Amino acid sequence: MKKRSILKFALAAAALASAAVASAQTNYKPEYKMSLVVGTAFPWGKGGEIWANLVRERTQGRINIKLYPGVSLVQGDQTREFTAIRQGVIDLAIGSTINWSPQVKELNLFSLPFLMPDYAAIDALTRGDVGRQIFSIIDRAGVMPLAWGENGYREITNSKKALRTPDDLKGLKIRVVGSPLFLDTFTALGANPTQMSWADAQPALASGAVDGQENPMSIFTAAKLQNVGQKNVTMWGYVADPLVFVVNKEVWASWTPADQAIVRQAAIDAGKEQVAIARKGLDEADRPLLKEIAALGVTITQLTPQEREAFVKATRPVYDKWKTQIGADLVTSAERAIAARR
Ligand code: X2X
Repeated sequence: MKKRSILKFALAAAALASAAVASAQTNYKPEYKMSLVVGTAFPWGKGGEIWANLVRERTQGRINIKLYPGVSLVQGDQTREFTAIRQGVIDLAIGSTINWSPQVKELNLFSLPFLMPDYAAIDALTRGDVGRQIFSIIDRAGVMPLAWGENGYREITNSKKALRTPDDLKGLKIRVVGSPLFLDTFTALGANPTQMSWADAQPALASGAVDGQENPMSIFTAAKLQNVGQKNVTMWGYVADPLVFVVNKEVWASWTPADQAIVRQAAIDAGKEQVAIARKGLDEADRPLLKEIAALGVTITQLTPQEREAFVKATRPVYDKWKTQIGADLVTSAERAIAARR
């Protein structure tokens, strides 16, 4: 070929390629909506920001994601988030397994009291066969799962007293999240649980309408729960909620395979970083975050193994009941994976 025709050919090829990209992108929305319960002051919201930024950079802006914290796309009702993702009201989300468990009952696995004694136990589930099984369940429920993140170990806090025994919980009004499993757990402990959204929980704590709540310490510090009367924290590590990075299926199908791969890898990368942020100050042996919280005038109670065992015993009937509801095979696989953890 002459120089001139090489140039012509190259120009034609370039035009064709860009037309192909443009036509693949005609279904692309100018902006995609990502739902989150909390914003970027929290490790959870940070994960959303990291994911959105990675996707924007790696797709050169073809996929542009905006964060909607406070589950504002479902008017703050976090237990309706999963349905809204499936229906396309939400394009992407990083959601807690607790908030989606009303629609996907297997997600209650992580809320079984005292199933996961330490971080290695969570990892044994999310990074292993149980995690893969759960992703295929979420997929069959109509939402595309891409990666795991973490909210964290949910510690019990209250405005009245330091809790050391199940007896100390008697009669305390405790705000819990959307799954009935939490009502069962706190009822078994003799407390008076009441279900409400995170948005409603904070004013209820401030007014004293409820005495206590349970949430990870990263939520406690970012939401400054010490300022709404929560002066007592007991580190009992009874459950932890992983987060799941997901995309609506129609949105997913509208992207090119190359862009799907980018969004998936960005979720995995953001998830890893998000888990590290969520564990910061808590997965070191001396748990330095607890010193910082104590310095805010908060009493932190650490249970001896025997004291913790009393809580395990008191909630065992709830564990057994929910093992059947979740699916005994799945729970048994989880128990085995945890027993075999390194
Ligand atoms: O509502 C809560 O407690 C929170 C913020 O942890 C969840 O969304 C599960």
